Amino acid sequence: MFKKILIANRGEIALRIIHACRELGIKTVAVYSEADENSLHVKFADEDVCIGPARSADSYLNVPAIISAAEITGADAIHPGYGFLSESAYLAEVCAACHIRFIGPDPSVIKLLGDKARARKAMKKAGLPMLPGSDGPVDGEEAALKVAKDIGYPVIIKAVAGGGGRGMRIVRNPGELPTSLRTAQREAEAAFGNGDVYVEKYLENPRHIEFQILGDHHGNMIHLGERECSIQRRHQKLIEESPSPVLSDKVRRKMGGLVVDAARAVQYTNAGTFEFLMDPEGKFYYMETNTRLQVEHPVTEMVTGLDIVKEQIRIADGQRLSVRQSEVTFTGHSIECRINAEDPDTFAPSPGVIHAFNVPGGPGVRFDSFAHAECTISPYYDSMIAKLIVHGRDRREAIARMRRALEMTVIEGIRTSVPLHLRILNDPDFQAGKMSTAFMDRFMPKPKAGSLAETA
Ligand code: MV4
Repeated sequence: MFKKILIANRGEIALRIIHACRELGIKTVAVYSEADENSLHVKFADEDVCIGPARSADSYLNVPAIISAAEITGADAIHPGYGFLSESAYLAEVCAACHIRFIGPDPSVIKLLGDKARARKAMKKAGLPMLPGSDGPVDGEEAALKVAKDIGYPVIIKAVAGGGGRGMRIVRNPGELPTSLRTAQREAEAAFGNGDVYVEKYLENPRHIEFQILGDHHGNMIHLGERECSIQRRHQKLIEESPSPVLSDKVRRKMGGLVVDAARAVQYTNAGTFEFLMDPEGKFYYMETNTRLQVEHPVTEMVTGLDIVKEQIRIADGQRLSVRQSEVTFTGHSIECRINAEDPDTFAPSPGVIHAFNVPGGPGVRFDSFAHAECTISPYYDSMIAKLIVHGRDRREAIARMRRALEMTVIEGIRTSVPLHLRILNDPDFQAGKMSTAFMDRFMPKPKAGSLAETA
């Protein structure tokens, strides 16, 4: 087993990885930016190395600084967490060249699935259901118009190098297409240095349902069921749950089996997530694969009783999965609320110093956070400061538990999304499990009288 793991991340996920390492008896190295000197991940790691100034580009995205920190401390593996370098095939390649184990899939698999057009082709071939669309990137306006005419409007233009909603354009008629195509290409070029885009049939107000998988280096592949992630705003998830309120055991087994076969087809290893869109009739379509640990992994841990981060570390070390598919069981219901340092009405960031702080507890409550009383929430990074996760015997109990846990969460000195979560949990549609990616539209700030948004 690894003796020492460097954690190339910050915040709650760095602490989550420290938990797993401590339970496995593995030493940890924290890296941190100048803004994070007093952070808990630095305090609780066995060793720590400052890797640069506050800006992410100079620290948490700085591959040479991170590799140097691993070499200096003698770490034998790097866990990238989520965000930052977690889906960087380049970091995975540099790790291999330096004989440091990257805790994630092979660089070639990260590359394949990071190219959304290549991923779509590979997954179609592997048997996953797809929305109709272009076969690879579109080769200009005429080609795009032809694909759109064949599959019918509305269509969506997506960046090949995109994912997570960046660089997308919905097109409702042929007149709009040329401008939307050029805008999408320009945005994709600016954001990813790759202007390639593809065209796909647009599904109105779908559900977002994703499957968690684990694969080891001995050919074992399992799924850990699904997460419903439809409650999101601007492609940032707010609430996730497992199981989805709409999947039967039969559909879960069917989708899970398809996902496991597809992951096998690309020789996937370590933890991964297969995202699907689902229409109101329950038809589902492959979207993309995330080759990292996800923010919302705890809801899967709560219903399966497995520790996904420990599984990741064991897999990277060459060990076998600790369970077979037949041993994976789903018990009860889990919900996660992402608590952000932001105004609950306008969603504007709200960094600052937390003065009063109370963490809720009691049966079935988990609080994954790096925040504490008198800590400073930096404006340099993601606004997520905590994940409140509950588990109950069923969805009703989980909702009641989440409401009381939110009511007993005290975070003073900054604004947080706690009041917004309470409003969502009190919503009759949410309580009935009736949600789609359009759910949050009803919770958006009302435009000011006379503003363009109102008159539009
Ligand atoms: C779509 C779609 C409708 N039709 N593709 C957004 C993020 C990226 N993973 C894919 N996304 C979407 N792709 C087709 N063909 C709607 C979305 C989408 C969405 C997806 C999941 C969660 C929230 C979303 C919010 C808006 C749009």
